[in-house]
Amino acid sequence: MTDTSYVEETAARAAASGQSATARFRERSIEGATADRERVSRLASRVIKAINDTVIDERVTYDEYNALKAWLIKVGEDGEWPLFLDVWVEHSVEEVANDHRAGSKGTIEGPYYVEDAPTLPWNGTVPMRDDEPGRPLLFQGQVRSVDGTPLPSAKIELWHADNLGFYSQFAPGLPEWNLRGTFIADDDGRFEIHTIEPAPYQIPTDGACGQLIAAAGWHAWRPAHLHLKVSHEGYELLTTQLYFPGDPHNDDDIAGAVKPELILDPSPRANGDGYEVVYDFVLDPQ
Ligand code: MBD
Ligand code: FE
Repeated sequence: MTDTSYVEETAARAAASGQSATARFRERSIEGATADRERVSRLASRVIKAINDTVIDERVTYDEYNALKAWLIKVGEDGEWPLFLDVWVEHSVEEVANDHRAGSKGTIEGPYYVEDAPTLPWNGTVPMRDDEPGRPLLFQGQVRSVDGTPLPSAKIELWHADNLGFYSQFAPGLPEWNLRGTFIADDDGRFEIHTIEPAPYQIPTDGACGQLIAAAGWHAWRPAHLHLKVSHEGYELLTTQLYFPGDPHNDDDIAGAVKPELILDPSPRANGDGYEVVYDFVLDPQ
């Protein structure tokens, strides 16, 4: 691949990902809160007041106001509302939603989850291309209740970017379920999942979110991460992500979704074939 074709391909993939994330969110028809009038009024008033306070405090000009209007219109046109919200807002929603949990830490879901990935056994290999680039990673552990009881047949959904930082179904040219799988733990709640190490991820730079990042002089990086949903009947669904030690963006994730408990401790495999890591999940009863 020449340099130009790589750049073009990257741009095309980035442009496609916002529209796909918006379409996916609509398809999933996730239920929002029921419209309690007082709650809507209270929340909307606070957000509007926060904006007005900023305008007054910062003496925002008409040029700046019009730039904001144009930018907000573009966020919608680019299909980047899921991206914008999941990068800059979801972490605080997650913090509130999960602060009662005694079990494993969760973190944000992000815009690229897809339901019903192919089901695989407790020791399966995530769907990948024959020549999938990246170091092999053996990800193993056990799912337990907070009281220590193993949770047989717990469900572990795993999805992550490839070695170039692209997610299947949100970037063209990847097999439908590439690096997405649903694993069913064994009778003792154990799993041994074979995958590859994902690359650090740069959020699309060619859309409205990228425009903001460039205009503000921020960076667009998330550290390399695995996304997971771990579930078992009678327990709260755990949505989380796991990170790799030494990633330069563990300390300044653009999405603010790294927690110390979520950094893995992988080691080279004895057979010389990539890395292995053990990580157990602890679920809170419902
Ligand atoms: C991602 O891969 C992601 O996990 C988040 C939270 C936002 C954008 C891209
Ligand atoms: Fe991600």
